[in-house]
Amino acid sequence: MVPIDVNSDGLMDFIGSTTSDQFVLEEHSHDNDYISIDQGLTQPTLEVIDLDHDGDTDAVMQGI
Ligand SMILES: [Ca+2]
Ligand SMILES: [Ca+2]
Repeated sequence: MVPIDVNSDGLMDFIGSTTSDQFVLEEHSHDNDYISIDQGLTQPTLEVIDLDHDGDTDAVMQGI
């Protein structure tokens, strides 16, 4: 999992992937939200990089 503050609320969130799913784990003060991004990819690749250099980190995924 890659730590990243997805929604810029000051609480660190996580982007991760399993063998069949990519997800965002959004941290809140009281609990976490599991947000599934995509499912059904057998070989997911996850990169977290600021693609357009706007200061916001972007997530790139590739499926085969
Ligand atoms: Ca956050
Ligand atoms: Ca960006």
